[in-house]
Amino acid sequence: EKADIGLIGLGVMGQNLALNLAGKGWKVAVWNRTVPGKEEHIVDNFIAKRAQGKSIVGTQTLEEFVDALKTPKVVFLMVQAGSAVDEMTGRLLPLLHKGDIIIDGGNSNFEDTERRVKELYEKGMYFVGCGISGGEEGALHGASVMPGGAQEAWPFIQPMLKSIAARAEDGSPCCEWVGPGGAGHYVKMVHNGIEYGDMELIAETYYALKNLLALKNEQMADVFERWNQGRLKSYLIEITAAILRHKECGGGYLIDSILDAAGQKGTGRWSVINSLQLNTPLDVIAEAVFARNLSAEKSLRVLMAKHYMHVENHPVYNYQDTVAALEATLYAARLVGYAQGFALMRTASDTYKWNLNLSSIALLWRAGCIIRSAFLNDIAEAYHRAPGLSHMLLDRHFGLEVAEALPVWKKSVSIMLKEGLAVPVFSAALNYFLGLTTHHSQANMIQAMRDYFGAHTFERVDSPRGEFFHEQWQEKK
Ligand code: NBP
Repeated sequence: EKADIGLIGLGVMGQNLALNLAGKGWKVAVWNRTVPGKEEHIVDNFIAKRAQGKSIVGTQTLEEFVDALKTPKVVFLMVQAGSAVDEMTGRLLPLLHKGDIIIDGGNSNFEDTERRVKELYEKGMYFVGCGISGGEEGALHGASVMPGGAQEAWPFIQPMLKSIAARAEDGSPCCEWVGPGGAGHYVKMVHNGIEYGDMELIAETYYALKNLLALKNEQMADVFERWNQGRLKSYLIEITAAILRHKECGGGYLIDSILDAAGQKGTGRWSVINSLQLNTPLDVIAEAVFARNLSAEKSLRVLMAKHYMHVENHPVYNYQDTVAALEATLYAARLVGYAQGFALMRTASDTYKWNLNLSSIALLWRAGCIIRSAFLNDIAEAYHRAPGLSHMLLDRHFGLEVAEALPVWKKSVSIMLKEGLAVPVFSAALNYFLGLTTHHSQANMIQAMRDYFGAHTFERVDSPRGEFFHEQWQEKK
């Protein structure tokens, strides 16, 4: 009997996805390239060990692999994003027929996916760019799955993709069709961007707890654990508590031995680049990317710290008040990060004509993925109540919460800055919110200067929008 689906790329994610699919009753054919000079034969090893006794068949050549599949043939690529996807697609095309389907489950750039969907359409084949979040664990036990591209493929792949998805608390799978073209990979990109913002906000909170309250790791773990019972409940808060408690074998707390220089793979940067192209503010994610960049300049920071010794002895702040203020600050700033991510998806949906369902996207992120959190249910409800909601913070529920947090949010950011703690994302989130809720801003001065030196014209407060004026600034009246 032929296989239901074929999977190429037996790396960390690919192996686990194949096992997940097989565990759900699908027959899976697998193939991995054999790199000359590499001792290990990846396919044989996988079949002999982890896939033993499972409905997984190993194949030695691409021809044998394609031949092992039912029609329409469904090929799941789980290879490195970038040229490897084009290379594999190019090798598969001569072996596939009209109606066959290629799913790219890697972290591909949505513009590449957009192009690949078109290229395959021209050949009568269907390309699906499928964002997958949840890391190795998610791939094996249930991920958040974000497919988009050629919708003709959806009826064939839907049961398979839904079966390997994580289940939300209400039992529904975290997998739904996102939209055409590169929409699936786009939504995954924004997911990763929000993840960057969330992680930096948690890191800044840890930094504030450590510096303002002089808390020990175990005490900070207690705080995060407590917060995880309330409205901040989420996977990232949960693992923060676990990280703070983690001790090395026979040694001290591992967190204290980890170098403060953050790495990145690029999806945060992609979100920011796209937000600039779409003229949409994305300060939280942008500052989170910049914070990682600055952290990576460790030797420069060490040098600068010697020159500018601005960090003095802090007073130790009141525990109860500070912990409560930081909880509210983290919650409000986090809301801003999500609100910006959703605002970007709204703009992208209009610009690229994707017709994204923002409520359904929030539901996809409730389980399986790295940013899974309790309040995604609230976001889903907000966009369900008002699908045309122009900004998440216009929702009544979030509006009340942010308004309540605002006084402590402002106070705690100013305390952190006063004590010399660099908290770029806390500050950026607050600045965005203050700007967003300002009726009379300073941009009249920008327009005046633009018109003064460049005759770029301006609109007037006493004339309708869209009517532009120019002033002869330097003529004597
Ligand atoms: P790995 O590095 O573990 O595996 C990459 C796979 O791609 C290997 O099977 C490798 O073959 C294959 N490959 C490469 Br590299 N170049 C190839 C080429 N030119 N032609 C054919 N195959 C090629 O990566 P991974 O962590 O499994 O990630 C795979 C994709 O999933 C990436 O796009 C990643 O961004 C994405 N992703 C990863 C995670 C995660 O948590 N790790 C989560 C979500 C998404 P080889 O064995 O011969 O080198």
